[in-house]
Amino acid sequence: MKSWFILMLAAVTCFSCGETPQKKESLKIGGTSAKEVTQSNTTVLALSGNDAMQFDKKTLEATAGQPIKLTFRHVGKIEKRIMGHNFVLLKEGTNIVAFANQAAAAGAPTDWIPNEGAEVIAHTKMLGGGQSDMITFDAPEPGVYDFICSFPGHSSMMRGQLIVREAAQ
Ligand SMILES: [Cu+2]
Repeated sequence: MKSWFILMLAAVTCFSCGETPQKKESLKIGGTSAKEVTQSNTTVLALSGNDAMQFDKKTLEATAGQPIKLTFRHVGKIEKRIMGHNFVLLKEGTNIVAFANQAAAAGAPTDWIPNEGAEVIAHTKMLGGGQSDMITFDAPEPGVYDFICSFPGHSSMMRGQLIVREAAQ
């Protein structure tokens, strides 16, 4: 019984000490200048929306506190006022349906972002077919954040989640 327990303990210890990301990170820092390290920390994300009212991804991943460079592309052909798409990352706890209703009411003059963006972490412009937009922002605290397209009627289909993981120590 005792030896079984020691084996368990050894396995757990081994698991926690054998983190390879940590090793990779220190190697990277050793070989580059501080500026390059900052840039290599950037998470590059790509997302698209189409004329069938679909995002091409349901989940995106990032690391807390690190910069995100997100390119959003409308790969369809239909113009903005009929099939507009954007990427709107919502703060934790935001009710998607309530937000979408407010966005619809706020309308085109606000680029479909209600309350001057109070519930929004980051968002792109509203795009028509063939257009793209790139935004940069810092990943928030670890957690799961909803993203939607805030064009009227789209958020029921066009929604996904950004999973933010804790940065490796
Ligand atoms: Cu849309």
